[in-house]
Amino acid sequence: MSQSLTHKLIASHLVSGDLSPGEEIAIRIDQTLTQDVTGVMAFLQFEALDTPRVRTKLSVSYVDHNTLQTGFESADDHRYLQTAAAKFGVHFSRPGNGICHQVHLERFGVPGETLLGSDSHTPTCGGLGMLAIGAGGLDVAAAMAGHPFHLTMPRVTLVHLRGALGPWVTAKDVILELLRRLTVKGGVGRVMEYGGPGVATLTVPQRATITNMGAELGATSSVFPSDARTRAFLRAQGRAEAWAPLRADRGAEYDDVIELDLEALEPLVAQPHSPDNVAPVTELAGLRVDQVAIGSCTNSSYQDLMTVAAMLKGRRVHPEVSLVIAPGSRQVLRMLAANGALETLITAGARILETACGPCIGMGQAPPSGGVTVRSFNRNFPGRTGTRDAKAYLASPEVCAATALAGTLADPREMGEPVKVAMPRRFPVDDSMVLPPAEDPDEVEIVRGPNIAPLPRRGELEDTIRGRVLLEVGDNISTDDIMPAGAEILPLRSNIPAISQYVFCRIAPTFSERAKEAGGGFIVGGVNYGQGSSREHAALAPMALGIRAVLARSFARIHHANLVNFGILPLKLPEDGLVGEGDELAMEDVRARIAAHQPLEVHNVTRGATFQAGYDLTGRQARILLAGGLLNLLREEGG
Ligand code: MIC
Ligand code: SF4
Repeated sequence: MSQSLTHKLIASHLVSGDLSPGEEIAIRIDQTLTQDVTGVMAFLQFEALDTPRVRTKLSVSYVDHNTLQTGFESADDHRYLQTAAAKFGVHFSRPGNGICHQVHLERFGVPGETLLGSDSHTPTCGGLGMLAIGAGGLDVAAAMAGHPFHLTMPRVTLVHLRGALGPWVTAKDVILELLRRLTVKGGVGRVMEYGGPGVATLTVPQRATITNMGAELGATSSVFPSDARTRAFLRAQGRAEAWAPLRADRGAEYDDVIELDLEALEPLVAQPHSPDNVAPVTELAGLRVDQVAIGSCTNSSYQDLMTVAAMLKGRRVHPEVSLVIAPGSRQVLRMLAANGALETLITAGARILETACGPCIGMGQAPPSGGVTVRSFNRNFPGRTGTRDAKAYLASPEVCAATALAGTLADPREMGEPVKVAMPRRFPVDDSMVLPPAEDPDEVEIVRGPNIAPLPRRGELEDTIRGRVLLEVGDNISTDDIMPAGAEILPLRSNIPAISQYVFCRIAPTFSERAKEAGGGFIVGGVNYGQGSSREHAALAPMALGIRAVLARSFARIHHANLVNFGILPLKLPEDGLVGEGDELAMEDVRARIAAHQPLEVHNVTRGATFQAGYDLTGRQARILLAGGLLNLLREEGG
């Protein structure tokens, strides 16, 4: 039978299950990546699994998110991660080496292999023809220990590309167009597979921009074929041997097909406060802007920044705009330094930041009060910039550069002839900031700073659950709402008791106090609850506060898995209006019903009514919940 590329990748890694959408499958994981602010938990969990060395083909631990080091906490975390990597057989990418997804694409991604990463933008490497999936840290820890990764077999959507991008139109506009059409929940339960004659017109970094931001569609992953362009990229990275050709069979069947004519696209912008709130730049042109930020795992490649440099050459950044640029990797930065582009950027008035996530995750560069920021990033959820009332717009580096010069949102098409940046024949390869694991693990002592608190644990699932609804929220609540990041909170990622105080702090500042006082309770959400990042802290910290269930209309994939992994019931509300903030709820026979896969009877004591709440749990997820979380189950199974 003719197969899609996605089916081929899954079939070649399948450990259990069959390829029918909605069924639980397990796949073998070849590579993992972790980053610093999910990595500490992942490594603590890996330690709890008592496996002496990782069992993957390759695991890389990156430090890229929290590099500000505003106190001892982050430096301590980095030292823990470095020593743990050395001991457990993991490569360690030092702070300053670059953003995990950019570096992984350049140096480690292998077409045809699987990659599981504790970061939602792990599908970036789908641009190379990998099956790359974002997950919570505990799932990645389990994969490092050699366990297969369990997921629901996705539907496969073919995005059939035709034509070629017009002048000043970019890969960013491709994914913004898909977000405009499909919304932030349009990709849930799907892999977005790219095909058609338009594919050959896109370079690997352009493809990676598209697969990266497939995360914003809520997709399980996004993938491009591996072709001559992929080969050229890998060869230029000195990794020709990693290449293998890969594509869908002729006549492969898909669950749905989206036609996209690259020729017909125009520069687009996502407006506050959601990546799917997309409009053409022409509709927004003239809007006054305070800040422009270029970088992030979406758009910080050599080609992106060379384009920006060419646009800024001989010009000055508008006096009322702060332009910050964070190159995606040390390789990119070195190339800009060697060919003079860095000087061009500095001369034009750009502020050059470290090669890291930086402002994308609110680590500095918070805009002024009520300010407008235009960013080449992938998320513009409220408050993520660090300024609560700032308005963040997302656009291509080209729109960003034109805007930085004009001082108002600008259409790059007004800048004349488009810039053409050729793919280098050879990238300068220097992996000296990636430390290989120790040859003799016994020699390595893991160093733990005082901010690294022990893992919180919970016992097995209770049979009767009672409590109050502590908070009711609306649709599309992101993990940035549940567990914000930023310079104040990110340093506490390895200290769950400390970080728990910040759960929902932006939308319900008293939430954690109320939860503690009540000894736990419930959260009620709308559709697509928990969209966005993979941070398991958005489940782990509520678990530590005693949250036993989240009742919502629907859930985002990674967060749903994280809730299960930490023993919080993700229950589906059959309709709106059944529960409200303050209501007291009671559920009996919880264990027996979960074990028998029956809906729970939820008694709303306050309203004197009862309703049935179902759930989307695989058999394995039910077992995880009964055990009180994945770590408990793995230990039971192991012992
Ligand atoms: C993000 O972009 O939100 C992050 C920060 O990279 C997260 C990971 C995290 O919160 O640690 C993600 O995308 O998974
Ligand atoms: Fe880092 Fe931003 Fe990419 Fe997340 S989205 S990995 S914070 S650059």
